[in-house]
This record gives sequence, structure tokens and C-alpha cells, in this order.
Amino acid sequence: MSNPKTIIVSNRLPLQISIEDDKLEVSPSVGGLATGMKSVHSEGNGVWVGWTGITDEELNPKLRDKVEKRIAEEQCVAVNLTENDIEEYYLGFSNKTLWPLFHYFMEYTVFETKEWETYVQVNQKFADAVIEQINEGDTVWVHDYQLLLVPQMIKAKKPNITIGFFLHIPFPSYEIFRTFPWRSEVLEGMLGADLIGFHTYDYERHFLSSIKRILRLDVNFNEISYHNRVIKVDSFPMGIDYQKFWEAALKHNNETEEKSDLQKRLDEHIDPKQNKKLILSIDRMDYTKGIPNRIKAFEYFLNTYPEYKEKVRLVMLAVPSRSNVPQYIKLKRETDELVGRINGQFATVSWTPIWYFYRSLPFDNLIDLYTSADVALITPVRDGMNLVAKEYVATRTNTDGVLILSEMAGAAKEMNEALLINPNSYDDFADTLKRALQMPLAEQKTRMKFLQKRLKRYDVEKWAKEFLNALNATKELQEVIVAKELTEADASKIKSDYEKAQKRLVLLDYDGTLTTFTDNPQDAKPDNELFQLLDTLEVDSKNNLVLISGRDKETFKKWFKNKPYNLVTDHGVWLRHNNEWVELERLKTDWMTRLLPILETFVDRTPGTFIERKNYSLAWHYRTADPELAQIRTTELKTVVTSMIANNDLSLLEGNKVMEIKSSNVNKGRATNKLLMEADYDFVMIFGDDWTDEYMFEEAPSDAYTVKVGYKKTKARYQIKSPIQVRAFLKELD
Ligand code: GDG
Repeated sequence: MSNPKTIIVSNRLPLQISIEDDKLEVSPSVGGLATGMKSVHSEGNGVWVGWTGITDEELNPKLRDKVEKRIAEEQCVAVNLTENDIEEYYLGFSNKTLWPLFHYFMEYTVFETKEWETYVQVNQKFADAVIEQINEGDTVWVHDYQLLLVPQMIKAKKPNITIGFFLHIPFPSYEIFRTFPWRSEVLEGMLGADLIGFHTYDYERHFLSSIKRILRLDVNFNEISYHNRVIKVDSFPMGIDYQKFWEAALKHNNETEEKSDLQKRLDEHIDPKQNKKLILSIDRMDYTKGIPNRIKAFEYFLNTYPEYKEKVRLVMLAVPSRSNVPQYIKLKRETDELVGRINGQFATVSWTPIWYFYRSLPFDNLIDLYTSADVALITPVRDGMNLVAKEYVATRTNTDGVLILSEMAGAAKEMNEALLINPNSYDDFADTLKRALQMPLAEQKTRMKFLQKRLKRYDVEKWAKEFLNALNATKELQEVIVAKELTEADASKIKSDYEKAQKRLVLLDYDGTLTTFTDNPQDAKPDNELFQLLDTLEVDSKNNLVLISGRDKETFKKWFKNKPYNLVTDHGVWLRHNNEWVELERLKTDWMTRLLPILETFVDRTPGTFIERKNYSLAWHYRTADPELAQIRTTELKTVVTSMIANNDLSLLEGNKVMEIKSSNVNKGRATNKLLMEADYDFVMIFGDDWTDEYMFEEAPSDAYTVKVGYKKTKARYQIKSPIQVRAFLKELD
């Protein structure tokens, strides 16, 4: 086996590739992600899988070969995309559907089936390219919203590979996400990962809420149980390459350094003696960044506090982005017009209020801007994190300067010492800007030092490491869970012991073990396949086959009228043996009339729930209720019935989306014990799926074969996925 490696997957490779007259130029790109991943990527034989930025149509086969060989030297592997792929997967589904939807721009979101289909196909291309690189023991880290389906696509073919997924943009609240036609597919796609990371806890809880409500999965704190796996969800606020910005700023501030043309122009406006100040904003030209809002708010500021005219200048760098998507074209036009109008309105012979650059600047000029700005005005209307805010802080080597940051940026969650504003309030904007411009130096420094300390410690490399450590830890989590999986070898061992045995007890729980749960408990009637299976076990004279259930006697009587199986109902109150019903426990039921009205108030207040009245117990089912409301109500119910329970010798059982109140003197364990004592069995096998079945597992002799259906914590020896597998296993026995 080769050394395990990490495979990084993102839409774009961290390379700039240009081809002119068949001449190939490749240089590393300098984005935040590329920096953060640098050590992960270069470690061992790490690989980065992504698109080169050049479509298939732009490359002839010879040139493609050349590109592939060249990028292989950079440990990169290309995913080949056509013009149509880019049109529909990238510009289309990623940037006209997912991007606006996840940033709460519903009015910009289009839902095109054709684009979705291409998105699925292109995600498959990425997954296939990754799969080709995978060796046993490797780790895969998939990035961002363009590749939401990739984790599941990889997991399907490589179930033992550890996969991480990080979303760089917000995850919207359930109320937004539920409007999305492919919501289940996207969630399931992400659940292929073993660890899912977000920038903030808010995105994490929005995601978990959708998981609970849309897929109706069990979520325990930040762990999701899904098929035979546990998936961890956590927040990892992305940092920056702090040292790089700090050092660049130090070098820039060095007197002996020659000044750039941009710096000379900036200097013309900076004059602390005259209280002339520079305000800076830097963003990709994107409607999520709140650019028009910012300009209008700046206009409002100049009108509200006219004393700042000729004193402040807003330097606004907007980097061209996705400029062939209609909303971006519109945004560019709107921005141009607004800047023109405001400059027209306020400019004097010696002063233009807004300096507006629509272009990308080289890194050194970026540093000119950051180091010259007295105030950074970072006011997106939505932003996953926002690294610009952090970069500004990292360049303030004199610890002066003020950061004004929108509450709607993920970065606001960890940058409390910035001046946080609601970007939709012009008053908030204007007053905060005034406060920033007047802030005493001492206060600036205190705030800046706090901000710097955190950013320095939790830089982008640390971020990547923490994510990978957490991802690594999920391997152990999976091992704990799957250690008990009933393997083929276990199954054949059980089968051979079964064949050798002379007197066997086979105890089978019914719901969730032999049949799958449905929304209505009456739909779980036995089917023909099940009857055949049970008949085969029953006719074998060496077997004592017992179906054991919390269901009431009447239901089982009806369902198994013509069948000779032994039955235990009502959690162990009744036993049908050789077609005779005997009462195993004598119980009082007067408490039920007192409890029923209480339970009814819960049903009234919790849509989707209902009460099942059994002979000896009352069950409150909440399978179709809102999962979060149900969680609150179960806690309430526990408190309400606790006093009643103690006085009446009752107990409250939590089953699978059901709470049941019944006498403490009865449970499946006691019934199991009684059955075990009836004969001298040399083979005991027990199957069950929920909490109430744990009593059986507890009572079972140590050499019994106890099997839990589903992957929850259990006292059973083995675990098996679902009733389908249980049936297949039992079929094999005859
Ligand atoms: C997405 C999420 C999340 C900008 N102009 C120039 C330039 N930049 C660099 C900045 C910064 C980066 O671009 C922008 O990063 P942001 O984080 O601010 O925003 P997005 O591009 O929208 O990124 C965002 C991020 O992913 C990471 O997870 O924070 O929320 O939307 O590094 O320095 N760089 C150069 N010239 C420029 O003109 N060289």
C-alpha cells in the first residue's frame, strides 16, 4: 500500500494557466484556499483535483496532453469540462441557483431542470476523477457549493474512504432551503462526507435543521445517523495567511521602499493634520457584497454629516466577477450610475468623494490600499465569511485603523471588536462611520490588538489542520459503529451453530425489525414474504419461534389469526403459546384514564402526533411532527408525567419517534427471562431495533446471538442495517 495521501477537490485548480500560440504558462494562484491548503497539498503525494479554467473546445488533444503533464508536476489532476458544462453547471446551476439561494437572494434564483442535470453530470465527472486517484487509506476533502453531490458519489464507490466537505458560503435557513426543488438530493449528496464543515455555528444549525425536517434523520447534538454511518457537522471559521499580509505590510511601511504610483495617488488625500481620511472597501463585484447599498449609505452620511465633505474619500475596489451572468451585468451598471451620480453631486475642484476601481489589482497594490485606509468599510448583505475584513486587520502593523463590518458576514461572529453594523440601516451606517472617523487612537489600538491576536493564532493553515484533525477523528467514530456490523463470516458462524443446535429459541421483535416503519402503525401488517419466512422457521420442530412486541394483543390476534407462531404482546403482558393466551403479568390500568386527557393536550398542541391506546399502555407517536417541536414536547411530557409515574409504578419508554407510558412491572426483558427458563436451549437468537428491545439483550445469556437492527448504541453483540437484511439473513437459515 502506498503512503496515504490527501486529495483536495475544488471547482478550480490552484493554478493560473495560459496558452498563447501553443505556448503553455502555468503559475500558482494566490487565493486564500490555495494558501491554506499549501502544506496539505505538498505533503507526501497529495493531489488536487479540479478544473483548469480551459474548456475542452479550447484544447486540441496534443495540447491537452501537454497541460495534463505540466500540471501533474504541480500535483494537480484536471477534470475536463466542455463549454456547455461551464455554461450550465458553473454559470448556470452554481451561480444562478445555488449562489443566490444560499445568500438569501430568492428573487435572483432560477430553477432549471436542464442545468440541474448538467450539475449532476459534472459532479460525477469530478467524483470519477477523484476515484481514479484513490488508494486505500486516502482522505478526500471536497470544497464548496459547486460540488455538493461529490461526497456521496465518491462514498457510493469507495465506502471506506474518509471524506470531508467544507462549504465556503452560508447555508441558508430551512425556510429558504425548503423552496429548493432538489433539496433532498443535495442534502444526501453532502451526507456522503464523514465530516461537514461550515464557517459559523449558524450555518451549521441551519443545515442540521434541514437534515431533520427534510430527510427526517436523527440528529444528536452535531452528529447525524445516516444508514450505517455517523456524520459529524462542525464549524471551522476560515482564517487567512496572516504572516504573509503582516510581512508585506511591514515591508511596505519601510521608509526605504519605493512607493508605487497608486500609493503616491493615495497619499495625496491622506493628511492627518487636516483630518483627511481614507475609507476602503474591497469586494468581488457581487450583489451579495452590498455595493450599491454602501454607496447610497455613503451619500446619506455626507448629507447627514456635511462637515465630512472634502475630508473623507471612499476608495472602492470592485473586482470583476461572473460578468456574463445577467444579474452581475445589472449590478455593474447600477454601481457605475450610483458612483457617477454621487461624484457628480458632491465633487469639488479638489475632491472626488468616491474613487472607484473596477478591476483586479496586483497583490502589492492591495497592500497599498489596506495600509493606507483609516477605515475599512466591509458591508456585505450576506457573506459566508469575508476574508478582506481579516486581511485589513493583518496589515495594520501600527495597530491603528478601524474595521466596520456587516453583521451579515460570517466573520462578524469572531470579530467582535470591529464596529458591527446592519448594512440595511443607513442611520447605523452613517453613525458608525462617524464614530470610526472620530475614534481615539488608544481605542483603535485596543480593538485592533484583540482582533490581530485571534487572527494570528487561527490562521488559514491552522484552519486546514483543525479540519483535517477532526476528519481524522471521524475514522474512529466510524470504527466504533461498524465494529459490530454482522459480517458474512459472523452470519455463517451463526448459521453453523444454528444447524448444530437441538433446541433453539428465536425471539423476534416485530416493528422496525421484521417490517419497516411507516407513518401509520396500521400499515405495518405482515406481508406474504414475511409469512413464508416465519412459516419456515416455525415448522422446524427444533425451534421455539416467538414474535415479541409492544403491540397490543388484539392487533397480533388479528394479524396472526391463522398462524401458529408463539406471540408475546403488550411488552410482555400476554403470551400466546400453542394458540392459548395466558397472562404473564397482572396489571392495573386505572392510571390510564387520568393520563389520557393530559396526553390529548399534547396532541392538540403538536400537529402530526397521535395517541395509540393499548390495553396496558398509552403511546404518543410523533413520527410526522416537526422534529424540533417534537423534541421540545418530549421534554415537556417527561416533566409532566414524572410525578404520576412515580406514584403509579409506571415507566416512560422512549421508542423510535414514540413515547410510551406503561407499567414498570412489565418489559420484554422479563418476558424473555420467563421464556428462557421454560426450557434448556442450546441456541438463543434475538433480533430487535429499539430501546424496548434492549431489555431482551440484557437478559440474554452471554453466548446468545443478539442483533440490533439499525446503527444506534446497543447492548447487542451485532448490528445489521435494516429489516431487509434481517429477512435475508433469516431466509438463509433454512
Ligand atoms: C468566498 C465567500 C468566504 C480581492 N480583490 C483582489 C484580491 N482580492 C482577494 C482578497 C480576498 C479574496 O479576494 C476575497 O475573499 P472573500 O472572502 O472576501 O470573498 P469571496 O471571493 O466571495 O469568497 C466568502 C471565502 O469564499 C472563503 O471561504 O470568506 O464569504 O463568498 O483574499 O484579498 N486579490 C488580488 N487583487 C485584487 O484586486 N490580488
